[in-house]
Amino acid sequence: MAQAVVDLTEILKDLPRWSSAPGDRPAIARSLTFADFNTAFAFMTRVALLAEKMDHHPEWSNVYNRVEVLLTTHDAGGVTELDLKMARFIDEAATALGGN
Ligand code: H2B
Repeated sequence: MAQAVVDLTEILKDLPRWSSAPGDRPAIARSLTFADFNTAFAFMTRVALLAEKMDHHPEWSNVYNRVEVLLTTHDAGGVTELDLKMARFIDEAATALGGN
């Protein structure tokens, strides 16, 4: 079943590290920095495993110790509970790996 799109302003109140992504689609974004590439990639591995389990995938890029993440639900054309779940997991994984 299609996920319901949630109100961006409302969600962002619960996700202080995330912001509304620039561009023409509703999406949330967070930039993360880790100690080094190894830690950044460990973070990405954790998120990738969840993404496969959820069948819900981040749009992201990595340069050395930095990871840029954008979350949106393509099928719904906006941000849904799936993105919220992933954003919370990302926040936890980042903290666990000393990222910010
Ligand atoms: N990821 C995200 N972010 N949005 C989607 O709508 C989505 C996805 N759809 N991963 C999934 C895969 C879909 O393409 C497959 C066929 O289930």
